[in-house]
Amino acid sequence: MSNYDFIAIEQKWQAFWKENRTFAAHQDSDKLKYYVLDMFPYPSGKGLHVGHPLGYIATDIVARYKRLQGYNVLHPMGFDAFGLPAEQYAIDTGQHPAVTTDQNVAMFTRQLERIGLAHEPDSHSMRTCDPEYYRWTQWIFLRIFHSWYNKDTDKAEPIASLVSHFEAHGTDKLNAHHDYAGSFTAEEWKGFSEEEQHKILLDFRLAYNAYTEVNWCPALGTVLANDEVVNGVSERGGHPVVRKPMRQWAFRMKAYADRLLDGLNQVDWPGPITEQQRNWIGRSEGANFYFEVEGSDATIEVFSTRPDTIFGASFMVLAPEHPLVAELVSADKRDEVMEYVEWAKNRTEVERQQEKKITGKFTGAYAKHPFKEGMQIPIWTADYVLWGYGTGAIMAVPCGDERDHAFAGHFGIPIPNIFHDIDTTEEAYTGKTGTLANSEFLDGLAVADAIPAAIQALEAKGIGTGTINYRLRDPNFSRQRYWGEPFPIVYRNGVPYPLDESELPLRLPEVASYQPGGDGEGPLANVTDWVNLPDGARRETNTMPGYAGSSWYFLRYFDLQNNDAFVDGDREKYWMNVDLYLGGSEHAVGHLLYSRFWTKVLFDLDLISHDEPFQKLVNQGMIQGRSSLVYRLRDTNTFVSKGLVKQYEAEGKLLDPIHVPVQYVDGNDVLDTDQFKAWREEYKNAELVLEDGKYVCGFQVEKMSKRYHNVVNPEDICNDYGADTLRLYEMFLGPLEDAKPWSMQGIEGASRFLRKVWTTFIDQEGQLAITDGQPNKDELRALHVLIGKVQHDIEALSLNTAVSEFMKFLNEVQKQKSRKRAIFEPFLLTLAPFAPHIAEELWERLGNPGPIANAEWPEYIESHTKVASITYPVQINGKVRAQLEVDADLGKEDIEQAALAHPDIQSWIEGKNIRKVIVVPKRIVNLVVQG
Ligand code: ANZ
Repeated sequence: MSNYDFIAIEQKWQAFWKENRTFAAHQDSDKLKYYVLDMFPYPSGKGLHVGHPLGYIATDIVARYKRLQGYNVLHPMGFDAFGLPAEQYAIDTGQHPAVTTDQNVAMFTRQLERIGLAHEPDSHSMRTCDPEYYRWTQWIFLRIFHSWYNKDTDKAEPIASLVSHFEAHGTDKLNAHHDYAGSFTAEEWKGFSEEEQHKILLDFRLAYNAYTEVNWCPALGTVLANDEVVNGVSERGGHPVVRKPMRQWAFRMKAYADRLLDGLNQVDWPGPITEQQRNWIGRSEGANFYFEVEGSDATIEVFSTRPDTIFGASFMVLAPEHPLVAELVSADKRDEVMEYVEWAKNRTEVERQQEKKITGKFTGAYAKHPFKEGMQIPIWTADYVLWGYGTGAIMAVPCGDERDHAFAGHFGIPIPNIFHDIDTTEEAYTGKTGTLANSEFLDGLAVADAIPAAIQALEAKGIGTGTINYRLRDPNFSRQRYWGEPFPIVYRNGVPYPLDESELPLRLPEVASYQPGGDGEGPLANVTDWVNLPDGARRETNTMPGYAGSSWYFLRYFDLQNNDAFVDGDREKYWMNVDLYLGGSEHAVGHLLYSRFWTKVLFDLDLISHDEPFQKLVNQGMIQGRSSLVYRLRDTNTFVSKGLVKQYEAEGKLLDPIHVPVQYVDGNDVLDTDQFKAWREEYKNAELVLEDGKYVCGFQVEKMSKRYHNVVNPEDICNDYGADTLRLYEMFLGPLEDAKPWSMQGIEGASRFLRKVWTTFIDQEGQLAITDGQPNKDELRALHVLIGKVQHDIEALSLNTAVSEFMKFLNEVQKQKSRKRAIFEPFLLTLAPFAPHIAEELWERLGNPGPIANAEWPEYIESHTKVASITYPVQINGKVRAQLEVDADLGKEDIEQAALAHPDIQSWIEGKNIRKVIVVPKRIVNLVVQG
């Protein structure tokens, strides 16, 4: 084989790696480990496009590099295989989601292997929808269900320790995260029936069952996710959507708010992601305090971050869902207020917060100011106050809070000023605050001092305490769908009970139809003989959401076959946590937050040894499509080449851009007109107005999508150019973290480079062209500059610059016509992580016995990089007598010494008188000699 036959080479080595399980991580190894992970993909029916492998290639380069460096590397890839698209497809076609999932996984696996990714051999078999996998997802759910959060020990504990506490002290001295409203003694606890005890414990468990509101679409008979609702109607079909309370599972994640915040300081994550998580958790310090209500026993509890502004409160607002609205509303206002409440309740939180329209109603009731005798504060209800945050009620301070200010302005409520030197009553809200005025005991204090002083006053009066509030909600953990993990839960008399672990996995039953059940329940509700148990119990018909299986999958890869535990403790200790995690930034608060939460619970329960799953996180940028456009003269079948568009427009003609498949367009945007005409019947007789004999397309950068005909399949690139070229080229496109458009323009360059590598090693007869012999200093310098840069760039994930180093290196050594083994063998090693197939092939042809994947990374010797040599002609009395090679950075004196010590010179100067030595740096050495 004299030509670079990448197809044959790539097939050969992919088969070799597979057969020899080259990339299997070693269990029970005493080497240092390196765990590198990609966020596992959902195997969609569309397969991979060239954007997906960007991150996979980057992690593959790191994994291969770390192997060469001697690490025991784990680089697995499985599938996040439950999810909506397969279910939607099942609804439309009746095809079982397991069947389509299998097909899609097979396609993904083929595509991934074609790129030569060094994945853990068996890891492609890992799918979250596999009953042998989801039995452990169900098992972990049960562990969470069987736990409570002890604030004294600041961790989750098995529910048994809570039961012991109740048996010893009742609710006395208990410091737990819970929803239980009552209290009882130890005696009372022991007197409760089992069912009563069980019900109480439900209010403490970390996985709990509660009625929460969902988006229910009666016309579609299904519950919709937030992003499936647009402007209050279903995205599909435009049917009305109402908020409906449904029994749902949730996790008491709020218990972990502070630890989830603190943990962010231990990990090496991109700033924007940690920032998003911090905002999502939204810790705010303030106070909870009470207002009494005129003519009623009721009190209104509010949460405020600014209790110091209490003297500026000119109205109160209750969330429309607040139960006190109905209780306090005056008779004459009842109808209009309750009508408003009904309207507002059905608006989603997003609508309520984003819409600028100010709405609200006065209830007719008044609160009493706790520090101002006789002052009455009108109580309103308005939808800008959310039921789910704080206490669902606020004191409104229009001079201190922007939304309160806007509300007061809108409804003509007074805007008292409590700040010195600032006119907060003005039309435009300024948001400035100074020292306090008109605030009795807080007068003259600056905000920082006024807040603690106000809290102290509230506490002294016994009407409030300092509190910390979190924006974080307990996440919903239920979906009314088929294609997810069934809950290991049954209901007796409406009370949820766990299955025994021995009953796991609880498998998804077969269903006749994937349509939802009645009344908002999922399709499982239709499988009556599965749902209804002989003893009268009823199974949970919700399934777990997509994030269930993905919250712990990283723990399974080193223990795929374990049937006794979700993970073996020793292996977990060795492999965790993930050293490098790569994926899209869209998972900032979803998957990444849930995984951290599950990890912390498992850690608390002593089931694993790490409490942060992902040490270093990197978000790869998106590869956008580069669409090609033709321009059709409106209402004709005539298409105008891009360069002529302006001219036509100037004549007042209208042109419509139309996307054409990027496959019909070459690297210079020139359209293959025959392909275009054959594309669709309507273009068969299209008239093309050319420029310089060509039809040039326009382009547009946008999402890679079938709709825009700009999807590029990596398999096609592999067939045309080879996987190694694809790998190099994807890295060469630009910094890993940046979004960038795909273009074919540079791919020739990457391909040419690899051909050049090939012909450097292999001559035209197909013989090895590499020679023996000692490398000179320049060759060594080029090599070690390369090793140092590539090493640095891989560690820094600056993979695009590493690729240009290879090109630079090759140009440089080619100038010297160098083909020495001592230079090119180490070069191959540095290239191997990037272009592994060609590297393996050439490595083998160099006569190496094992694969390059098992070789050692070349040692970087810095001193070689410092020096290039310079050859000085050395003259004696004007005649060149010797050539002196010295390090380029040698000083004048050293050069002089070296010249005098040169054997050829020695013979000339022996016994003579040296009158002068002149060193002209970088040029020449002159000796003036007498005698
Ligand atoms: C009085 C006040 C005066 C407030 C002032 C702010 C500025 P963060 O920082 O997000 O925690 N608030 C409390 N509960 C609310 C709810 N359920 N829906 C809407 N708003 C609510 O914000 C806390 C502040 O948001 C609280 O402090 C309260 O307004 C409002 F100059 O109380 B503040």
